[in-house]
Amino acid sequence: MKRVLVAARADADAFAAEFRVALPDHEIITNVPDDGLPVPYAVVGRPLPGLLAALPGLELVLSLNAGVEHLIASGEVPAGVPIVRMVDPGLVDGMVEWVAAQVLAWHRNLIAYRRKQDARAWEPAAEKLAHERIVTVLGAGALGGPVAAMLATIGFTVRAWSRTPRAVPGVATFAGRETLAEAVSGADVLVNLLPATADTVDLIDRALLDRLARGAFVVNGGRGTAIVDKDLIAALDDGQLSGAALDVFHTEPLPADDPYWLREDVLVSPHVAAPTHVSTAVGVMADSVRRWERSETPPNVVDLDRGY
Ligand code: NDP
Ligand code: OXD
Repeated sequence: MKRVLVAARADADAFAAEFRVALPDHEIITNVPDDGLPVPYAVVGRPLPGLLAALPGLELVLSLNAGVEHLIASGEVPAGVPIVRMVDPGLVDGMVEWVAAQVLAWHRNLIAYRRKQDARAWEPAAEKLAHERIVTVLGAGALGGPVAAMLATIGFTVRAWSRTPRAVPGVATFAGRETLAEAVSGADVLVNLLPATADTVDLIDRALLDRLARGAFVVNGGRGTAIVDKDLIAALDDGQLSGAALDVFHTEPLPADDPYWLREDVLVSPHVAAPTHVSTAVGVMADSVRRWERSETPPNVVDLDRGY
């Protein structure tokens, strides 16, 4: 029986139990064995240092995360062993819900009204229709695509930006760095769903924020590395931005002394926009194993040169 190691996650036992159902002809283990026998499949989140290198006969790394920058940066995935990143319906639904919640809360002034409630201030704001708001989504992949499509379905005027041309129903799409300024120009909401790569680091800086409509709202569900924090804070301070919803940060957990914690105009969530659920993720990973054993390339293999 080929072995699947489910490693380095608090809920490894729950994942292992589901794997035993999905792959009954495999041996599912949660600890690195010391018998020297091959472990062809490793299911990992953030693996313990040295874990992957210690596995004899490793063939495939199944990432519990969509973002794999930590796996690539660790240098611990043996050369030639593909990484399959997590793309599953639960992750998509989670991100669609989280982004829609943030955008709607800002669009319908819920955050501003909650503040006014403290002062018992009955002060209606100018309520706009969704189509009067431009939302630009950076990233039009497994998550950005459905997010942009859902925002368009709600009625927003949506643009999506990617590296290569993508089609998203009801959405104006832009591809390549040369179109970035146009994609974000005049946007009321900027949603980041880009992976952390050398090309996306510090992308959201003062120059980009200044291209948005005055009083815009920034939503970051991608990675903290995309944002120049001091520029975001300065833009909040001077009114170029009216708020931000941030789920991901340069340092996680967000340090207790980080200025984001104290800001009324920033919604901090603890990297929970789209968690990986056992119920939806194991089937996808089991399918990758099956395909691999039929000598097929599983979907969503990471391109190490691109970094995602
Ligand atoms: P995908 O790889 O499916 O999509 C990434 C998108 O970003 C693609 O459209 C890609 O373009 C685009 N992109 C990448 N680099 C560039 C670039 N240099 N310029 C322009 N566009 C670029 O990833 P997912 O949608 O599955 O996930 C996106 C990210 O979301 C993950 O990498 C992870 O960091 C984050 N995430 C956060 C979670 C959370 O809970 N906060 C949960 C899950 C993921 P192209 O289409 O041309 O390839
Ligand atoms: C992911 C994440 O990349 O949870 O899957 O951030």
